[in-house]
Amino acid sequence: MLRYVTTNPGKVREAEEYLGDAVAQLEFDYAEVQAHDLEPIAARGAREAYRHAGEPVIVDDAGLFVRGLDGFPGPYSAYAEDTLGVEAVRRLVHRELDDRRAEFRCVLAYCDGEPFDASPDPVDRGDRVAAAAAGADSDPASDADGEGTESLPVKLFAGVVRGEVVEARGDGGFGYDPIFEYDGSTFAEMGPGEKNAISHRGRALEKFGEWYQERSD
Ligand code: ITT
Repeated sequence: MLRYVTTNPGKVREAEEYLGDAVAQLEFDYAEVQAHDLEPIAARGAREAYRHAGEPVIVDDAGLFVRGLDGFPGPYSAYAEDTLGVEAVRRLVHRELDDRRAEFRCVLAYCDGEPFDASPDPVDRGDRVAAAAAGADSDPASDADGEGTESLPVKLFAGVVRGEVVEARGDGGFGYDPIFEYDGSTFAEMGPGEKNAISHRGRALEKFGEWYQERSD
């Protein structure tokens, strides 16, 4: 069984559309390292989650990156939601910026303790720090988590969607969905299928689903 390791059931609902009942949520709050990019956070999280679960895992690190705020809240999106709240983030954007373009990013990281060609290879990114974090060949002597798992291969799958921060509309989804507009609708106004078809997570899940299918065949 593939475990989607997260405290956020909204993520798993979206994943089920791609992975059906091959996936089930495992609620576990892995440590999120501080980083400017989602890739190293997801890669480290997947190794820790695998160590905890002892079976194949996928973790999902996501965030809202506001262009005019140099990407804030980005990797700190969960912290900003918990402390300020989504409406305060929206007000900040509207008060400070005329250009309210933003993007949602999602990085999925898969680990099953088995050897495979780890990222980087066909993922949408060019981040050397992330490549090092995900590398299968990193030096065991530099095992940063002290648990002997630093060299476990991790596969990363990224997805991005560009939109705009708007006044909150809609009751669906979760998190920042009500204030993120894509093509005239907020994510909270879309049904789950509609959101998945264009969302950061949907795009990452589609790539993962193809790769996982091939791996399971
Ligand atoms: P886990 O870490 O346990 O998976 P989380 O909700 O804390 O759950 P993240 O660390 O990835 O997840 O935090 C991402 C933040 O961005 C958090 O505030 C989410 O509510 C928000 N977020 C992520 N994906 C989103 C989406 O598709 N729509 C709206 N908000 C989203």
